[in-house]
Formats: sequence, structure tokens, C-alpha cells
Amino acid sequence: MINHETVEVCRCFNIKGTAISHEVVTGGHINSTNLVIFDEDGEIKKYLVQGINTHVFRNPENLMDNIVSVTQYLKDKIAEAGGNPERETLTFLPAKDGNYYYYYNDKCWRIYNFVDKAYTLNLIENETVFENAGRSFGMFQRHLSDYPMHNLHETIKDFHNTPKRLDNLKKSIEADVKGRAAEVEAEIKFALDRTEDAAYVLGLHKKGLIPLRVTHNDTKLNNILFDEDTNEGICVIDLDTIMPGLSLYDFGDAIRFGGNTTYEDDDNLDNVKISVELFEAFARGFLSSCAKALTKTEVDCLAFSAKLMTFECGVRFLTDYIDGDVYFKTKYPEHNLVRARNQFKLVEEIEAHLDEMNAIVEKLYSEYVK
Ligand code: GN1
Ligand code: MG
Repeated sequence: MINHETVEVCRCFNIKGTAISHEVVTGGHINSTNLVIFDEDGEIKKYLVQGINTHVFRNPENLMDNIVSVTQYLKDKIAEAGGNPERETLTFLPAKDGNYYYYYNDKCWRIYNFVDKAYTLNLIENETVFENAGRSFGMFQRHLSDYPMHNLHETIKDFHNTPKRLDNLKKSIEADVKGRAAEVEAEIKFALDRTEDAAYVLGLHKKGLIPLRVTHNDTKLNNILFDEDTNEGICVIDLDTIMPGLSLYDFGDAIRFGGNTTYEDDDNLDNVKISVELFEAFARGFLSSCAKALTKTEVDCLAFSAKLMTFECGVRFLTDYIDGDVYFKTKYPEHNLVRARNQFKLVEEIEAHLDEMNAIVEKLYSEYVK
């Protein structure tokens, strides 16, 4: 089925030819994505046509300014390293007014190329693939290490400020717009009991022990494209939250999602476990590509960052549940609560395995900084 609206949007980005197929791409919790295929004079072209969630990203101009500038920078880095810039980072199309976003039907749209012969994953099937993911995210950070950070806009303020996320939770409990707070007392207690942990990493940053870097800030496993033939991570996608941040956010968030033995919304908490093997695989890949660039304090916090980012995401899901599901897309009424419980179970799991995970990091680090 061809979708009239997305084809019209494509015309606003100067795409010619005949639309031959349309498919909704599910998976992301924020934006709406469509894969639209065109026949352009016998040549088959695939585009991702995305409706930007302007409730979350309130300034599309700044958002696209970051993304276009970073992808152009990455293209040069990739070419210098002998890679393929068309395949290893995203290419965005300008609209007919020259901007990289366009308002149509009161919605804000953007279009980028579809990378062929690549796949995404929601659950890790084997350790090698996760090691490859770690290498890609480490490489992403390395490629951007000299990027002029002051050029970046903060697309979402205090995105990974965990103490602020806890403050927001408290405000939501106070407002309790849907009358849901009473039913989640146990989850609220779990969150508030960890107030001190929530501030630990930012405290080290404020003391000057952890530097700001250009970070991705949403390193979910499904935000990386793997090559169909080699299973190598080839392209980091979902670039909306590229901002100055801490490397620990990227490492920790990747473990939160990929190191869990099940999906982030599995409601059977017995399935939720941290896989120490997967943690080691990702840490090996990550450290192999960026260990030398990290400070010792960053390295010492890597395992802890997995707990921190899982905790923060759980707090966000819980807050959104109490707020009445206004931020994350949900498929059923308790979806955010199920996600929050899943994340908090994973926090407990990480707490129980933290010594083991720290020892793994220490061992790997000494291998890569020899
Ligand atoms: C959202 O857009 P998506 O699905 O890749 C969210 C992340 C959360 C993640 C939880 C801009 O990521 O911060 O960690 O859901 N993105 C934004 O799965 O809030
Ligand atoms: Mg995504």
C-alpha cells in the first residue's frame, strides 16, 4: 500500500519517480518512521521518511543542525579511514527550501537514506555481535573526539541528569494526575532509596574527574546497523540526542539494553538478568576501540554506569506511567510500568554482579592500555 502523505512529503524533498511501496518501521519509542521505496527511472531507491516528535524535540532546526553537521564530519573521518561514508553514517536530504526538515500537514518531517544489506537487533543472539556493537560505539566516540563540541545544541536539556530525573519523578508523584502513584509505592521507594547513587557520576564530573565528550546518548542495540554479510556494526543511527555528555552514558545505556537477557518490556521478571558474558563482550569491543582515550576514573565507573543508566531509564518509565504515558509510545495501559519494573529488576541484577563486572573491566583495560 502506498501512503499518500509520505509520498507528498517526499515530493517536498525533491524526490521524483514512482512510489512503489510503503512500510511503517516500528521499534523507536519517540519518532514515527516509514520506509518508502521509489522507482526512479528504473533505479530502485529506498528512503526513511520520519515524522519528528516535536513534543520531545522542540527545536527541529537545532536538532537537524547538530545531525547534519555531525554526519558531515563523520563522512570525512570515515573516508580518511578508508571506509564507505554512504554506508557508515546516515545521509540526510535537504527539502525544497534548503532546510533538512520540512513542515507538512502540521508535522515536522525529515528524510534520510536507507542503508541496504544491514539489519537491526532488539535482542542479542551471540556475544560476537555484541562485541561488534561495542567496537562501533567506541569508534563513534573516537571519530568525534575532536569535533568542536561548543557547536552542538543541547537538543533535550538535562537528558542524562539522573538527579534531575529523580526530581521530575517526585514532581509527578506530587501532581499524580492519573491517580496512579499509590499503586506504585514499591517502585517509588526503590527509586528514592538510590538517590545517592543517582548523583555519583555527575559528582565526579563536577570535580573535574570525568570530562565532557561528544556522545550519542541513546546507544540502544537497535540504534546500530549490522552488516548482513559480516555482522560488523557498520552504522550508528538515531542521532537525535548527540550532545555533549559523558562516555559513561553511552557505555551504560548499551549494557542496559543489550546486556539484559530479555526485552526491556518483558513482564516476566524471571527472564530479566544481566548477562556477565555479554557485558564482557561489549566491554571488550568498546575498550578495544577507545580505552586509550578514557581517563582512569571513567574506566573505573564503566560497570557502575550500566547500573546508573538502567536506573535512570526505569525512573523515566515510572515517571511517564505516573504522568499518564505522555512521552514514550505505549502499546497497552501498563506498558510503561512493565518497562519500569523490568529496568529496576535489572538494576538489582547489576548490583548483585557489580564486583564481577568491575573485575572484567579491570582485566580488559590492562590488556588494551599495555
Ligand atoms: C527512547 O527513540 P528510541 O526508542 O531509540 C529514548 C531513550 C530511551 C529509550 C528506552 C529521545 O529511545 O532515551 O533510553 O527510548 N529516546 C529519547 O528504550 O527519549
Ligand atoms: Mg532508536
